[in-house]
Amino acid sequence: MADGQHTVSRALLEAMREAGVTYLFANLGSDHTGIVEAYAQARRDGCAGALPELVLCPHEFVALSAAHGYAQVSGEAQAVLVHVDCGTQNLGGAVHNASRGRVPVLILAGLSPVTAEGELPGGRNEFIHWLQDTADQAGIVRGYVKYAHEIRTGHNAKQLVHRALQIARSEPAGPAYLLAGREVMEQTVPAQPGQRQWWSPVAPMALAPQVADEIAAALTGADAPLVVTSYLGRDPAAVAALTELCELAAIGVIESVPMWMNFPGDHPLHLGYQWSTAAQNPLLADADVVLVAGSDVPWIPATNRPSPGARIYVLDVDPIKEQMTLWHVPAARYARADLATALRQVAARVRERGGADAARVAARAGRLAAVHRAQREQWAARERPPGDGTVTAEYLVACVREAIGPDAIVLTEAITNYPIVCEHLRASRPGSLFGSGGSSLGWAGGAAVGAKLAAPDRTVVSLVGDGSYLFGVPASAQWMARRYGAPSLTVIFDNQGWAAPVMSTLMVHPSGATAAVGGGTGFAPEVDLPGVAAAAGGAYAATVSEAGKLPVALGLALAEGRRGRSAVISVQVPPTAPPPAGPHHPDPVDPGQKGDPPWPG
Ligand SMILES: Cc1ncc(C[n+]2csc(CCOP(=O)(O)OP(=O)(O)O)c2C)c(N)n1
Ligand SMILES: [Mg+2]
Repeated sequence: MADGQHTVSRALLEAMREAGVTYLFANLGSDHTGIVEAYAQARRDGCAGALPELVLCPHEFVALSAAHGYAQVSGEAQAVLVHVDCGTQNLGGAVHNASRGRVPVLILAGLSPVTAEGELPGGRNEFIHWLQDTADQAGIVRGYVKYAHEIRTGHNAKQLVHRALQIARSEPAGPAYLLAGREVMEQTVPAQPGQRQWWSPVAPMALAPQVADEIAAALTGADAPLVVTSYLGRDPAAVAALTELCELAAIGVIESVPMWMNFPGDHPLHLGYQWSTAAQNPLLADADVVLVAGSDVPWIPATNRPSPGARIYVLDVDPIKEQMTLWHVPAARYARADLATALRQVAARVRERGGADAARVAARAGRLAAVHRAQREQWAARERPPGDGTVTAEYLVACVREAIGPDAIVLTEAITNYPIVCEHLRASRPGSLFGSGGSSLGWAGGAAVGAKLAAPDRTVVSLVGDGSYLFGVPASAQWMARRYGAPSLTVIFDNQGWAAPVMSTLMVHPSGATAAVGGGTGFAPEVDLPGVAAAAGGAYAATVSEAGKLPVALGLALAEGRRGRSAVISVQVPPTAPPPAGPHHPDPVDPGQKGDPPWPG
């Protein structure tokens, strides 16, 4: 190749590296000849550092989940490389997760070659090139990506990588999808200089001053102001800003469906968590001003909502959820803004207005602290093991909390045990707790690898349901963890099946056949869940069913982690009871009274 020339594949990889991509999570195919060759040339020439590190991912769902976890922990977008339509299909629900979780990532897919008679280098020469020729490959992911574009010529390939990443990283962040045919990827073009400095994401947006003033006035005048948040903790600076505002005016905080650590669990203004509860939250019912700051589901309106007289404000980078077909919160004002910036503005306006009445604020802070304390005492009481040697989910989370300490990164995909994880983990540091942000199960398997690559000095712990563990393609994820030196601890809540679909059924049919005969979603015959990880990734594997043995088992597993080896512990826990019936369902069924788990059948 002439001096000053390089292949488009090399240019794409260089552009990723220039844009801050450290890892390319890749599953390779015949469309990637230019990429494979570019890496080989770089290794041969001793300049592999100019390209992102190639991470082989035996499954694409795990690849995208790893990029997802990396971005959540580091804030940095990574890239994923997939094989034509097949690999794009295999991204599956991970694209939903990245989209709903507002996680920036660049996905690059090859396209089947577009010439077949030898016209161009890279043209069709394998049978699969006809089979993989699809009419609308980008259509597979179009509903989930912010940008989908085919690189039609190599001359501006670098520019398109930067553009895709700029769009992915601008709030609300999300995935971007680029496609390139093999002929384009094999094309030789003049080398272009780096251009990262021209492609920063859109700068954070502030509130209009009158909106900041309006919200500050409402909060200072309120008797029972309340913040509801789900993902404000995506930005640690927003956690600090929320804490400052809440302390200023004694505002309580409820975390609804939290997928991040949004407000310190040990703060006296933290008033608990809510999920798909069918019971009305009295704190939400009592609030006269509610600030929804970063939430897709601040409450479930059919069963749990603020009073009709409450004045509601929605502050968000994505305030009316244009990607959802049905979404409404009856707010007085919806404002699009960067949450850290907006909350600082509101706090400044509260101060400039002379603040809320000091005596009222102090009295309210005292009342809320008492509510906070009572909640924690109730939770602490539930952590005691039952005495018959069995392990409850509450005891399990308490043991994990004590074993891992406050600096660990916890990934939760505990499904029916999501609420218990929140209540008993006591996460209080920004960046210490993550969920996928979406609902496609299996994210934690790959995300743990990405999280560890992003924070090699921190312990990464996944708390997952037995079903979710299997969704995460554990053989692929555990192999990657070993190959790339990214060990983590996985703790499986083994309730022997899928509890959630049965819980959903019981919420709709409390006295139906499922309540009587079970849901048929049990995992019999039993799976050796940790054994999968041992076989594929050499992980330390253990199964625990006795409460007394749990602390030692966790200690051994964490010690393995410090030696660089992943560990998977499966813990037998009882089935989760469905939430109490709401107004539509006056006849609740407590599966606990019916004997065994309601789902085997
Ligand atoms: C990809 C995907 N498939 C199916 C579902 C539907 N689903 C929701 S929860 C659940 C069961 C999860 O099982 P497990 O992780 O064991 O948690 P448990 O319900 O037992 O607490 C299923 C299948 C989903 N959310 N995502
Ligand atoms: Mg389960």
